[in-house]
Amino acid sequence: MAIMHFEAEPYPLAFEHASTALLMIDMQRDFVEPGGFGEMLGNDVSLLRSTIEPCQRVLEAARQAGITVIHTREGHRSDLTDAPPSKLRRGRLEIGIGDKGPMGRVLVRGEHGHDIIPELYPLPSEPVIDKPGKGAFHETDLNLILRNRGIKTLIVCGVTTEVCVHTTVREANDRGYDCLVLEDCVGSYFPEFQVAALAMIKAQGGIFGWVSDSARFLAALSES
Ligand code: TIU
Repeated sequence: MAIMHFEAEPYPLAFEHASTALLMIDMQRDFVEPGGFGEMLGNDVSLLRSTIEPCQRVLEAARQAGITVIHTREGHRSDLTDAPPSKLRRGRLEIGIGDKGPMGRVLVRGEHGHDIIPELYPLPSEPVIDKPGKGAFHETDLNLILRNRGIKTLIVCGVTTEVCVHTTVREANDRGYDCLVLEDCVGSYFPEFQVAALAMIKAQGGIFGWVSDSARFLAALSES
């Protein structure tokens, strides 16, 4: 059984390939690509795009090692019946969820902007969780899939650090999973939120989990 020894903060940990999953959160065009919904809201997507290369390296290494890979996408049914009215109202946006945006209807399943960027596109064998909320466990079958696979540890990548990554890590922590967030593989539109969100995860002895980076993940994999 392959064991990985992983350098991380607040302290190193060891875990098995078989009970580990890589979770790629919401690497969707509308959040990450120039010309998408995120940029239309005035955000600097380059802060998110810096995660793509390290995410590619981590994704490739996880695939090679036979580690379970799961992707998520935030979005809604085309009739928006799964979108809480509060979410639709939020922001008082001129163009918001369900409206025609630069890459199709914003955060609607099946639209161009809703899908995952080509650099990190899921293989047919990799589950894609379509989630209506920020957290990947909320009203999805993620927990069922993880339990069926015997997963105990989550390596977490994706966007944005303080929104969907944080919500998911908190949900996972309360469900008994160990979460390890790779700091160069998660991105925020706000540099100060990136720093604070990562600090929150590893404070107080790792209150929500661990923080490491892609280089240390790749090193742990190559030594296992
Ligand atoms: N995936 C995710 O984080 N969804 C968001 O809406 N993030 C923002 O930062 N807006």
